[in-house]
Amino acid sequence: MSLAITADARAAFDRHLAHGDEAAAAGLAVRLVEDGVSAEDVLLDLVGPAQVTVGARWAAGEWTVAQEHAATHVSEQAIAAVSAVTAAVPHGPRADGTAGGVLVACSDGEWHVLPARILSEVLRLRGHDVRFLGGHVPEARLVSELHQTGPDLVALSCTLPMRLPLAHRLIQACRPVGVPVLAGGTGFGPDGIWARTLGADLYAADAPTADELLRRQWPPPLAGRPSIDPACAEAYAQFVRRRSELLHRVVARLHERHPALRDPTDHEYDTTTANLSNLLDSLAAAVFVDDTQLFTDFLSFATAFLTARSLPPDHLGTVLETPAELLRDAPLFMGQLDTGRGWLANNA
Ligand code: B12
Repeated sequence: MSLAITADARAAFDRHLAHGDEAAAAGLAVRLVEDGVSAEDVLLDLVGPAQVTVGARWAAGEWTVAQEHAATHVSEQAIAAVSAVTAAVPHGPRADGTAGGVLVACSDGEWHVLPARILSEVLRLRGHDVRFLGGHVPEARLVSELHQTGPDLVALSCTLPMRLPLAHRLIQACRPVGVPVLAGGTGFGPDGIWARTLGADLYAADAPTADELLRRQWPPPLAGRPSIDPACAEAYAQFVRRRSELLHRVVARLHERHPALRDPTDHEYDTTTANLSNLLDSLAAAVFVDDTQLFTDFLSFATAFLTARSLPPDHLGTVLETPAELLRDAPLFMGQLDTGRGWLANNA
């Protein structure tokens, strides 16, 4: 039986992340495994929760992006060290006990890489033959991998719901070669509700559940049926055609309306543009899957993000004015925007 991870070990690991001390973090993770904690528990129960704290510190403005990147790198080194000292169980999901080929990819535009990295290692520990493609996998790269390596399954990780339309394209790209898609990650919504909307063949909330599902039937059948409303897909496609104009005008309006934001430095301009681009993509993704929760969840993140940086959340109200003017002829967008403005009035 695996030993439990103590509070002292967690505190020490968090400290190593805060100091960017990869040797100490990797050493601690390996020592836990040598002392009898299962490698899977170290990954899922130590490194995973520590990474949530890393992201939360950055979001709260306590840590700079550089501190967050350094800490995330240390987490990755700890995972690699655990991986190097553990052998995979020689018992794959195929009937003859050999490993099945799993290609793990993060959705296009997705830089939350650690969730997929941990998934990959846990599947490997459980006997799967895993190839990890890393973050932000565009459709062309996935298709080329499918043809070159011939996996039995694609495991698609999505943490940001705003990337769901791109995740849908990746799922679609697997269809012509008959490779089933297992979806996972918090971006697929509560209980993976949007994984089903996009037509993923399977969904699992965590790596152990994924392994159990795969062992029940290997390879999994192509069972997914997308249920995207054609009107939503069309409204999204029209948005894509107008996205750069919209973004340009939203950024300009924000700068002209708020005196404190006038004359931004190049860096401030780029950061604002990236943040507003995320907001528009969240709006469009909410239209695509036809769910207002996707948009209000993003507004909730954005409100907390601005508040933590002493910026008034009423900037968000200004930001929503421009799409409300330019997308008047798109009722699905107007519906989302009305819900968003109602949410801001009650919560921001
Ligand atoms: C760490 C983190 C970051 C780090 C990412 C570092 C890295 N390279 O990975 C940094 C700080 C860079 C970051 C950036 C951003 N983030 Co962030 N981030 C987080 C945070 C705090 C933790 C994510 C994490 O690593 N969890 C730990 C892992 C181990 O757990 P997990 O994600 O649940 O994954 C497990 C399972 O889900 C499952 N799983 C995962 N994938 C798969 C796939 C399959 C097939 C299966 C079966 C299972 C499976 O197994 C995993 C292992 O156990 C979350 C909030 C949260 N509490 O989740 C926000 C969060 C995801 N981020 C958010 C946002 C908005 C962003 C930014 C857009 C912020 C911005 N700049 O404006 C950027 C986007 C970056 C990008 N383009 O991808 C929001 C998303 C909100 C929303 N609804 O849209 C969240 C929810 C924060 C919040 N408070 O709202 N983030």
